[in-house]
Amino acid sequence: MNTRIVPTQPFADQKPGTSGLRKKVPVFQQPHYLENFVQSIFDSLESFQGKTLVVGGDGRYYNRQAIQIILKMAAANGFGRVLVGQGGILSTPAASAVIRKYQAFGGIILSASHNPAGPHEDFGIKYNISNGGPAPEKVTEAIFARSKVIDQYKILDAADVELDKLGTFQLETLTVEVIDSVADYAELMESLFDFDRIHQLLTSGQFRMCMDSLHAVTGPYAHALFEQRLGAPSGTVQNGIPLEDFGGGHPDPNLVYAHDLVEILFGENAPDFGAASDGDGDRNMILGNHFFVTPSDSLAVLAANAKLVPGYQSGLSGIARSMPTSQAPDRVAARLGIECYETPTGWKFFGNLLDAGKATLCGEESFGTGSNHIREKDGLWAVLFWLNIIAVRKQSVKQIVQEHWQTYGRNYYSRHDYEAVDSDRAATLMNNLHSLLPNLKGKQFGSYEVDYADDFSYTDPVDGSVSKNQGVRIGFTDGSRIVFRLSGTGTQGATLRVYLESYEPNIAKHNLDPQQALGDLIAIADELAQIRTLTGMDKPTVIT
Ligand code: VG1
Ligand code: CO
Repeated sequence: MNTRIVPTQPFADQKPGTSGLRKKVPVFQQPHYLENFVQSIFDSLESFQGKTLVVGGDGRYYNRQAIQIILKMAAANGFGRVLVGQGGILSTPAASAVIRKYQAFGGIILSASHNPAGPHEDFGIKYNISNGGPAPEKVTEAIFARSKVIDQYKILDAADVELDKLGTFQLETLTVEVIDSVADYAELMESLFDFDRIHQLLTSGQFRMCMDSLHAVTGPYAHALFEQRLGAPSGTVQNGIPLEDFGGGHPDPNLVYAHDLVEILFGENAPDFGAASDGDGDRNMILGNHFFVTPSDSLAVLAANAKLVPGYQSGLSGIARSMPTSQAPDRVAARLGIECYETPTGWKFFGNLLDAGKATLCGEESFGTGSNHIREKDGLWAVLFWLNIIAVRKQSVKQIVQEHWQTYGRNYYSRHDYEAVDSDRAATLMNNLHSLLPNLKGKQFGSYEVDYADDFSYTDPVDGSVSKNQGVRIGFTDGSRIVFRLSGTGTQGATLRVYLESYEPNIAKHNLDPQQALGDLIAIADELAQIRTLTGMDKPTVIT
């Protein structure tokens, strides 16, 4: 075998964050940088000889080069087979689906999700385990530990594999199968949703939708599903060709970065339904005609209507949401008589609950929703879920959400992000907050009285593992909350996230602007954390 053993030295900064290792492309392009991390993954795994690995990415700059390196390293390390998406393309949910369908040992996904792409922008890599989900913390910690002492890696000397042609190629003892990026995923979607009914809706002449793939990975999936399979007119999917730099944009489906779509849905002659997804296809934003659905509400609405959808008609075993996500889903769970689990931020914490059958639907406030059909959040799945509900209920997005509020009350919600803050200042802000925590209970801020103040710690109900320091929570006696945490996905300085939530049972007060409804809490957050003073910013970079 043409294996080369390459001596190397550790890099100190290969600690995976909320979702894998994310760095600027030039960092990944340093000699041995990617190789060290990939070998650290392999060194942290056991008994994969001869087994199957899934590899694919969101198509961003450096995707193809990284895949060639990974294929040659997989060969040299003894994997038997690699399934790789055509052109190196697999959305994160599609990769999860493929790992599960073919019972692979695991998978490597190349993405920095919604972070911009290009020669000077971001790249990312993460490892998923055999259930199709992100590696749990004990695995990511083992990978990081290994990366700090690694002194060699193994790679095959071979020509590059042709990634654009479907078929099977041999890299010595490794079989590389280039698979259709879309087919397995589309088949899974068809098994969950009522495609006939959605087809009727989309061809009825009474309903128009617009899907914005933001030049990122979901383009081919959205074309195949909405236009080819479900009958929507061509042109329904915009920005549907994945580009290595995502067209210079920021493929983050929110009101700020998906502004073209927002203008369409809030403009004249607006369509009935709009959706966008992120770089790697796991996030979604749902819009109605002149209406925005917050992700937390979206999860709650999907849960409340799940029985209308074939894949979930027998009901839900439970719901899980990340801690900063609003408590709207908790109200649905209470009414359904099922559990609502509260986990730390990041999809890896849902895996055990899904595997154990404790939760069927999961979601995060950061535009992520998903279910037990895979082990990642899933953008187009959420879009199809909404379309299925609309096709059955024959109501507008706005009517569905407003009726939901009438039934359950409205959880006003907003997240304020302060991006690229100086890391030391961000650390000071969090330290100051920590020092306030022991004395906050019972304190009064205007009409709000602090009920509890802590740093969220999670004990996994399945394996008992404990994850500490997952975000500072300040809860008030009326159920309102302010949560502060630092992002674990950024690549520049620190990003402070402030999550704000209040509950409004009164129907007459359901149509306020969330920034107004949350105005007092926004002021309290600044008073407590001295955000403006410490960040030097007088307003958030992004409000969602
Ligand atoms: C963010 C979100 C989190 C999400 C993570 C990965 O993490 O807040 O909810 O799971 O991104 O999503 P952080 O640590 O920056 O807050 V993705 O679509 O970037 O894979
Ligand atoms: Co993503």
